[in-house]
Amino acid sequence: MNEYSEYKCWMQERKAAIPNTIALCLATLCADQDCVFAMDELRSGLSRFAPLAKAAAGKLTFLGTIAHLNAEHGLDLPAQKPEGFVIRVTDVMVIIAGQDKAGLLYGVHRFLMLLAQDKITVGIEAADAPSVPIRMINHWDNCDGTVERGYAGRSLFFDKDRFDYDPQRIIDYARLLSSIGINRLSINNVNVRAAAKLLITEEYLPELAKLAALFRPFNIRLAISINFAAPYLLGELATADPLDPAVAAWWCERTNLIYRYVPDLAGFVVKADSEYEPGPFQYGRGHAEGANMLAAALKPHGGQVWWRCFVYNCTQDWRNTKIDRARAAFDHFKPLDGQFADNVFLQIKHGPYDFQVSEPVSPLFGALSETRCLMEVQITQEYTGHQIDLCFLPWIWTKILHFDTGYGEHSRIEELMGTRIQGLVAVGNVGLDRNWTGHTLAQANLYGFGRLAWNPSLCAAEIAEEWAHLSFGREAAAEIAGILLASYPTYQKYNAPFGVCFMVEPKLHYGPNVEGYEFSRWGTYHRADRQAIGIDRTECGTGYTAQYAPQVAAIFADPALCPEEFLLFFHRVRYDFVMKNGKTLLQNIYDTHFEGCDEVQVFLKRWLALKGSIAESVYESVKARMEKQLENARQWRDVINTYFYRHTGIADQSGRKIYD
Ligand code: GCW
Repeated sequence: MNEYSEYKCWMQERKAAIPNTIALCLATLCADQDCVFAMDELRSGLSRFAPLAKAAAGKLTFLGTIAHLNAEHGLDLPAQKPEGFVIRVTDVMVIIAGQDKAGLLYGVHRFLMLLAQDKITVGIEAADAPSVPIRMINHWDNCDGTVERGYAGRSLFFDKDRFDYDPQRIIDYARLLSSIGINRLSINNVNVRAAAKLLITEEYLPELAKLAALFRPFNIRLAISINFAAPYLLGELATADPLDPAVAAWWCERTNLIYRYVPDLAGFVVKADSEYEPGPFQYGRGHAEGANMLAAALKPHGGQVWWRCFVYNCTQDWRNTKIDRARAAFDHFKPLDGQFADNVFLQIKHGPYDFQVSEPVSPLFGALSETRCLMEVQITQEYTGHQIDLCFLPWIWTKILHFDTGYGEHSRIEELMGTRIQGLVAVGNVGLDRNWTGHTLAQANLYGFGRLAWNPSLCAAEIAEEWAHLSFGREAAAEIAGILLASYPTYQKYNAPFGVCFMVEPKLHYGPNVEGYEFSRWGTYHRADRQAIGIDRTECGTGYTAQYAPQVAAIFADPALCPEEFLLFFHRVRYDFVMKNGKTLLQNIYDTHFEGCDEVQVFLKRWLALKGSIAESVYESVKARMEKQLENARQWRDVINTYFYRHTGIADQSGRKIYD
């Protein structure tokens, strides 16, 4: 690789000549109009490689839909699932064929990625298709240009309550997203406040239409987050009651208007009755009634509703040990299974809490049998280090995807993808920072999300190596992938221990604050005292374990079987409880915190050793972040260890320094 550019992410220039055996002749034989855009993408993609003149004597290239190429050119390309493609390279030709227009584009991008990894050879036949139809990014961008939980600069789309963007930057973003298969994008925060309420009015719709037009060729359909109370917030009705015919009619009309501007809008993301956002509860109505009312308005346009299940009591009394926030999504939505219209998708956070560092998979995914849903993850690192600390998230996402819900056959999450689970959605991590993601290595999280949404069977190591190779070239790839792969377990070690959640600085959510959320209204307690810590969520406690299939519940409910990373999530455990390695819980808390911090030091050393083998700019910026991460890890180590030492008075067996 020659020139490295943080801006280009995994689409770096590679000026080495393409081997003659695969040089392309870009006089495509396919006359299909649908090919023009994919053709241009291929052409511009190839310009990142050898000068085209060199390739002129190469092979014939066929680009088109599978049906068209088979019919017109006597080929025998196998049909694929929607959005799928076939890549075939023979002695005399290169074929990139899509099941449909979208598949063709994805085929072109895969071809370019394989080429960049030197994986295109004569004889190759690669066919692939996405596992799920919905692969979506949710932006939490506000119209004033701020980004809720954003760590990579201001919004790509908005500033000062207007649409405000650089069209070229949007096109570059769309290209990055389509190269990893993302096909839906919601542009505004799920907390729809201030000017965002007006996005569905004619003051903003013409601009929304222009933005949608930039994403459209890349097979990305825009979506918007709406405020459930819009009918009265916009001053047009006195109520937003979903069963009031005037409200339903209002949404139909409003939706018709929106679709006049954006005929292929993907739909509405809705955060209702959640953290003070309005919703059907206000009118004594249920969530199915609310969601179905919006679904009816969207239906004639082919639009969908993504109804978030992040519904819980956020005004809890910490003194009350009977309420358990972890139960909330299941308690609210399981009874509604089967009551949702077919264009409603329940959007469920991957865990029962809130994107915490160590939490089990939500029981709702297995338990819903009649309702389509999406799994929501967070690429933006709200609780995982704010894109200051390195934390390679595909590592944890693959574990989530491997989780066996225990309901019926083929019950692992990855097996439910494409059936009950119709998509993966993630809160995005990009902003106006030149490198998109603040921490350059956090680009790997965006990349990994797209790859896993497409193919949930990929493993974390494959993703890390692929990304590192594409971004930094073959030489540095193995070492960078190695650092990435170690980063999540390390973060877990210096963070809150063994499945305790929310030991973070309130509101900010970066850095330790052991009791920051302990006496709050958010339902986020660990209840540490001098003897024990954690919440009993078994039948003897809050009963949360019973939300899982019986055989899964039995594992979580038994402290001897429960995965130790969730021990304190499911159990209240004494500090002298002996863990699998024969040491007490307390000693394990000390050990993991010393180790986690030491491991960050090792990352930094490994990174310093890469000097000279990667571009100086990225070397320096990552180094600066790792130095900050080390400070953060030290702070976590000392705050956590001191807290437990003060509570127990028991010293570290290895005699390491714990402040008192
Ligand atoms: O965890 C919380 C975040 C909020 C966010 C909310 C949600 C958009 O702290 O910032 O609001 O989750 O997912 O709705």
